[in-house]
Amino acid sequence: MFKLHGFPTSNFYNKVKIALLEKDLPFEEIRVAPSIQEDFLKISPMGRIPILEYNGEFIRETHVMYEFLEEVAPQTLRLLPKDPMARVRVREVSLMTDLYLDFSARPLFQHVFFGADKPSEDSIHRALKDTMFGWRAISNLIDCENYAVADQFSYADISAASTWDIVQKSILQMTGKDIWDETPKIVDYLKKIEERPHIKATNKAQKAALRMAAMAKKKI
Ligand SMILES: N[C@@H](CCC(=O)N[C@@H](CS)C(=O)NCC(=O)O)C(=O)O
Repeated sequence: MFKLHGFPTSNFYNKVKIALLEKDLPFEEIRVAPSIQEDFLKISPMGRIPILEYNGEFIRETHVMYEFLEEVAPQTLRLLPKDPMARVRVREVSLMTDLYLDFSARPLFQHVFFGADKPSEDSIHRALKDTMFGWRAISNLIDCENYAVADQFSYADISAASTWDIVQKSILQMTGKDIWDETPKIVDYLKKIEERPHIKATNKAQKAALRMAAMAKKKI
């Protein structure tokens, strides 16, 4: 039995939640926020979410979780293709999404989604520049006719569905630049992939959690 610790506002949490749902693996959601309290650091040494618990053991880092789910549940929907080169592409797109899209645009997230103070013009400019550079790199690796990579649903699609949208929205809101302008087929691809029932439900839960977080912030 799996337990997923974290919070549904988090795209990292949602990646793993979608993977568990797509693989039809039973799990319990345990609501915790990131923290640097000593007790929390015992299960999450970087103080981050999500953490995946399996038979009392804790697993950190979403890419490790992706690999683990594939290893312990090979009989369920495969989220890594059989072909080794296709697997490489899936891993590249998933990892580069975190390193070069999420990481580049993340300085804007607190303001865009949680109403924190506006970042400096310098930070906004850097976020735009780095995100565009990252997106150009990723867009050279993807196909996105039906799926991000190869001809099957994979972790690359899960990473895309949980992260690309929030990056594009943040950059658009803060700079007026639509990163999809240079790759218009992404709009249709995302629309299609986000129609998958588990992705739709997870995104809906994220939106509700973000609304709650924004309301709580206003009350302070
Ligand atoms: N590399 C980590 C990133 C996880 C991550 O950054 N999670 C965010 C929530 S979306 C977090 O816990 N942030 C708290 C912090 O940065 O202190 C993974 O893939 O699991």
